Amino acid sequence: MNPRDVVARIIEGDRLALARAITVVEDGLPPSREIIRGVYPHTGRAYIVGITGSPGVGKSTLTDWLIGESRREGKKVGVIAVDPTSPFSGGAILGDRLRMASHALDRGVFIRSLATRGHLGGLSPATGGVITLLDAYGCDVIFLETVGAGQSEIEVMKYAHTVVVVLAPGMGDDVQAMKAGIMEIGDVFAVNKSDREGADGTALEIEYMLDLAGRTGPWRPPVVKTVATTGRGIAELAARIEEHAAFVRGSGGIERHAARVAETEITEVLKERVIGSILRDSRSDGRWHNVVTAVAGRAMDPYEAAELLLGKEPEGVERDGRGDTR
Ligand SMILES: Nc1nc2c(ncn2[C@@H]2O[C@H](COP(=O)(O)OP(=O)(O)O)[C@@H](O)[C@H]2O)c(=O)[nH]1
Ligand SMILES: [Mg+2]
Repeated sequence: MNPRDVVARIIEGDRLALARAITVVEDGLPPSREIIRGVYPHTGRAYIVGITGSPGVGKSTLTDWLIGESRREGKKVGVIAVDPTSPFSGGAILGDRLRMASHALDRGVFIRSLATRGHLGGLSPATGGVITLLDAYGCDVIFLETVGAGQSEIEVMKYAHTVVVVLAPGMGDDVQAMKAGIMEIGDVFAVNKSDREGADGTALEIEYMLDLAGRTGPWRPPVVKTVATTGRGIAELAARIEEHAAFVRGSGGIERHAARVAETEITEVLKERVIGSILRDSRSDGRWHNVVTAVAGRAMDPYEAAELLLGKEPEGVERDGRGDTR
């Protein structure tokens, strides 16, 4: 597969080329660099909507409706479902596909599940790469579904222009999720499963948490009650997302977001290039083992070890030279 052909085909809207390129980028295979380079000038158009929340709150079912709303407006839609479950079970991935099955035959919708396989570079660069590909493919909107479980999933939400946090009444881990930084990143809150008891209470709790978190600036995140199984509240949720998108567009948010994503992407590449190469080299020639042994035995401190691996003079000498003020 010639990377230049792949790039041209993706830009023309070829699904098979896109699917192949995603696999290449997700696995960090060699042609990914050339593919990303080729498509990059054709990107930056897609609007990214993050959908995050605990497992089982109804994110995929909600996303299915939101896809429908976007399709009604004639938008081309991409969906990335990031799933941290074991690649061996595959259960949740299958679940996501089933939940979004109503769009399986729609050529205007491209759905892809990403497993967090622990490949070199981790969750964030793979997600960033797949977003870039879907963007080049011509998606107007990309829904990015992640389980809001850990720091790396919250990190992934940096790629979203609008973050929808989904909660459900009577879920014990909701308060936990709020503590994990979700109150800070949410732009729109959905209390899904509002057919169940306690939805009003959960909505009030969210409003209270938003007050506590000081979310009273020019955009106060709205709280919408939804029932994803029937579609109740979906129109309002879609409207709130659209309002936030208008707010982002009207307040320089697109440019700020682009700069933030650029920083993340460059940092990720630097990490991979610099840290990755130092780790690989020092592991293969034994220096890694030596400094680990030295630091563990307190013959060296971690700063000295890092400086040694970076090929720098340890800073300690100079520091001592400046005199001890104690
Ligand atoms: N009662 C009820 N069940 C729902 C609702 N939304 C989703 N579900 C069900 O909750 C389960 C998990 O939904 P799913 O969309 O896969 O959740 P996800 O893990 O957050 O993506 C499925 O069995 C859905 O049918 C809702 O609003 N009310
Ligand atoms: Mg799901």
